[in-house]
Amino acid sequence: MPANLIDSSRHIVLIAHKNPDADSLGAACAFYSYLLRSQKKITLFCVSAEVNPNLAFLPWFDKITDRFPEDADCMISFDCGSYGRIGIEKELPLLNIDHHISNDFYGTYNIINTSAISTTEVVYDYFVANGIKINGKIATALYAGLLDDSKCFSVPECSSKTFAMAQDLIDSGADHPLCSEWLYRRRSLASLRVRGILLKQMKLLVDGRLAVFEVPLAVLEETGATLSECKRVLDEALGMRSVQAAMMVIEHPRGGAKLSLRTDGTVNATNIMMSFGGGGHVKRAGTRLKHEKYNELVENMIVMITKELV
Ligand SMILES: [Mn+2]
Repeated sequence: MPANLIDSSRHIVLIAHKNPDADSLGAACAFYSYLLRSQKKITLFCVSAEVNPNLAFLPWFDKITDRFPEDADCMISFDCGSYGRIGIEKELPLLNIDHHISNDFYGTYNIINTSAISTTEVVYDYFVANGIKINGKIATALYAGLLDDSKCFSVPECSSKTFAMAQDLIDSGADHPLCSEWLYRRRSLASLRVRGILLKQMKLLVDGRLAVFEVPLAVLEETGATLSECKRVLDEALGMRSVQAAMMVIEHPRGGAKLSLRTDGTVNATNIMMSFGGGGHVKRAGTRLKHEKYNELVENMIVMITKELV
């Protein structure tokens, strides 16, 4: 049982995925708040040395470390669809908490709900089921993940349960203005610069139904934009009337490329990405191609997407 694992551990490492988003980090921060009530040592870990500064509003953000503690005896991963997303390998019991449809149950224990909009919803359900009191800090952290993964409550998966959870979190002290300010209004100069460049370079294929962006290293260096700042443009492309799928190929500094695919559901993004070693959700998935000659694979992927669109 997950609760027994937590009870019997003395030093628990809470793990957000590489380049964490508000959902992964929000879920980990909420759990951090909760576990502080125990007599245990808790570490908030993320393998990325730099974390998006827009997420600094999350409670306990200053506690995040990229150093894995040696005396840890238990790990909990949040929003990591595969073991690789954790970014390190450790022989420790692992509780895997997630909502990705491609999650392969890599944990010793797994709490996976693929119909949850966010991992913070999975954590919220766990807290409610176990009678764990949700204070203001926990509520803000959980709400941040819900707001971000639901794209400000705009995805069609939003249900009465989503709004009931939002209401309960706000009643428990979640700071909605703070979350929406930092997740939606504030942007970096780099993200605006990269947006301009990428929209100008966007290619439209298959009668304007597939948008393709290529991001060479030079663009990342010139603008200083992060991967998530680049990928934001995908959602904008998908907002065009004709576009049903939008794909981004981001050159990787260590060779190969990172690929992201967003779709309106016509194309199953996770199926496509799983054929290239990745995964994600039906409408949002990605992979990392390590080969130097990744262009051929990208062409194959475009052919696969095109087949599903026509
Ligand atoms: Mn998520």
